[in-house]
Amino acid sequence: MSESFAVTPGWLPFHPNPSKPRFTLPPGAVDAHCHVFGPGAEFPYARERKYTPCDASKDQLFALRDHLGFDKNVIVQATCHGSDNRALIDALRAANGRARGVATVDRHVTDAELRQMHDAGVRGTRFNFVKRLVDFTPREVLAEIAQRIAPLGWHVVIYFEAVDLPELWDFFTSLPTTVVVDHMGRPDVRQSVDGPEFELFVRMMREHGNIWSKVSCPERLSVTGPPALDGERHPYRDVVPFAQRLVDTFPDRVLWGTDWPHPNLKGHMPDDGLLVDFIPDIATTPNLRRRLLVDNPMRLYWS
Ligand code: 0GY
Repeated sequence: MSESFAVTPGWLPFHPNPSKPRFTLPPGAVDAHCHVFGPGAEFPYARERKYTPCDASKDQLFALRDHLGFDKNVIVQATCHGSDNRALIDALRAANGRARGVATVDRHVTDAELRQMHDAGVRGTRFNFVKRLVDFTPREVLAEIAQRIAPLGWHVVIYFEAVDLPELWDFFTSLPTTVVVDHMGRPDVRQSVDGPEFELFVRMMREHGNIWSKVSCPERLSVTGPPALDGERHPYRDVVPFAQRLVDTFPDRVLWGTDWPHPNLKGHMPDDGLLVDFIPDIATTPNLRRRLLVDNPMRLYWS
């Protein structure tokens, strides 16, 4: 009998009817950060999860991909599935080569399991340091996992809050693989883009050529929010200087993703079409857009 799951109270479901973006994505564009949730009846949520989401299936993800004009997806394991990657692997297999994955593995994963995940399209593992999302894992366990996945050519995706970067710096900068930071390390966008907090993040990328960043999640970082529904297509303006700085400074080490189906949002659920219209504001030339949306993700996930 399949388990049934009660969605976390107050959980916002993803936008039922996103608009068509005004910005036309370049051919071959990759949505490099998105998730699948369940469906819980088929792929149960993990016992240790901190939230229970609305189901968000692979078919719904692929329909959004086509609606927005993306060619491919990078599906990132979300914490509600713990280290049970079955929903992710199922989505990768169904995507016919048009999706790659980032899994979450624990230290007990076998080499054979890693090889199977690789064959399904997994190219990275995610370490999550956001305290509301996961229990603490000792650094030596994570370091051991990083050593295990390195020979496969995988990278490590890290998710953390900007205030925790000083304490995590030594660990991040000692990782042996390419390292991809989720959502620019979650800066506080009320602070200056040249202020000490974001400067530390930029310094980490400048001094460590193996560190990349996703310039994603304006809807999560913005304080001003999306514009009123008055036809304005320059959303989340307070996040633009942060993302634009990274795209301009590190054009070959940035990725962009929708973050669909947008877990744990409070206040508003973004229109995914409007989110895509954030891209031309942060990547201001066709060349920068091609690197952000096509060249960089293809190099990291499909070469
Ligand atoms: C995101 C952001 C969040 C959640 C997760 O794995 C997750 O549960 O990543 C968040 O709540 O900030 O990237 O999806």
